[in-house]
Amino acid sequence: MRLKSYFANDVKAALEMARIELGPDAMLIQSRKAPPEARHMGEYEVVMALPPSDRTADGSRHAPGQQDYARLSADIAEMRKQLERMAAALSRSSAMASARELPKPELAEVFSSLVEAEVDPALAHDILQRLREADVEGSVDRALAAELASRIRCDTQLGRGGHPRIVALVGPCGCGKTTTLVKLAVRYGLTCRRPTQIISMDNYRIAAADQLRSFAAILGVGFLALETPGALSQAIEEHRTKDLILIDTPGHGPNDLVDSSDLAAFLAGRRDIDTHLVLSASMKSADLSRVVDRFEIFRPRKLIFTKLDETEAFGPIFNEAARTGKPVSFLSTGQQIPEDLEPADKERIVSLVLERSIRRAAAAAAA
Ligand SMILES: Nc1nc2c(ncn2[C@@H]2O[C@H](COP(=O)(O)OP(=O)(O)OP(=O)(O)O)[C@@H](O)[C@H]2O)c(=O)[nH]1
Ligand SMILES: [Mg+2]
Repeated sequence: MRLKSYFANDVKAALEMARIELGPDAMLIQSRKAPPEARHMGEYEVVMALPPSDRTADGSRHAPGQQDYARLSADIAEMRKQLERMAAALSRSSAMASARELPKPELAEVFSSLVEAEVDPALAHDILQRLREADVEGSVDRALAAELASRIRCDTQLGRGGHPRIVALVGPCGCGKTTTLVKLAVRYGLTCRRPTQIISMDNYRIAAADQLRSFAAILGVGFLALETPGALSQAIEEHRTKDLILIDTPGHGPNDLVDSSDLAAFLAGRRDIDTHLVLSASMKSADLSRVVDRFEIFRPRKLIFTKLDETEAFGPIFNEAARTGKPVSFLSTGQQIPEDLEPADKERIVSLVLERSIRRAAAAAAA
């Protein structure tokens, strides 16, 4: 494999030089700050690899095969990931640099604790600007908590105000839809003695509906496994006398949502169905945003975050709630049914985001 380095004052320019000289088949192997001895050629170095020659012995070109396309798309995916990582690092370091210029040292401290909690650096920067403009006297903790709380919403009401309350849970594979649905059935159906109906639309995996059927049998609530939006619509009509109808849907990877487009169109179009998008709090922020955008075809009105027990950085919950403006409805903190479910609360989310810095400040005060 032939390697060649290109130098420029930013990575994009170096990549462009490489593309012009090597053509679109060149692969990015590495991008980094140029070593001191090469710094005079540019601040950044990108190392490119030219794939083996695609010419046959007689000089004619191979037609690109399936493998070439697969390799190319894997390379592009890898390159996109690298660029995303670089963009995130650049945005973090430029926001850090401007935070250092802040007049109050405690604001710079606030900034680093937000970034440490994985709050989006641009959002953290905006929050700091607000605090600076407000010219807070004394400790900034309370003003910070109020500023964070003002940027998110919570709504713990199930249903959209009519009778029966109809709730659907959608979301990626394994995010905790079914578990959360059972927790809701116990807490807002069984415990309150509300006649409840569970409907499973998960006919994709063998035994997926059976798991829920067994839960429903244990709880003594009605259960139906259905396949089509038409059947779902009819079942909702037939169970209008129930107080609570909970609809479970199959998990989808963000790329196979097309399989659920009929169900998505149905749920998006029903004004009486309260659709919650279930998301794992342990996902990276950029992945969460991608998932949320893809699931917009279901027009979810609220966000449920699960697996809070699997992470210590709660910035991604805050980022997504702030970015989308959608209220958070519930937080799931473990696998136990029904204990590990909390109605969402702004102060709780804010204190989760600030938890680490509060702990650190307490430890510093005790030392
Ligand atoms: N640690 C932890 N695990 C959870 C939580 N919620 C759900 N789980 C676990 O995550 C796994 C998947 O949960 P499910 O409820 O089956 O997820 P799902 O979204 O219905 O999955 P699919 O139907 O396959 O898309 C199970 O092992 C659950 O016990 C949570 O808050 N914390
Ligand atoms: Mg499920």
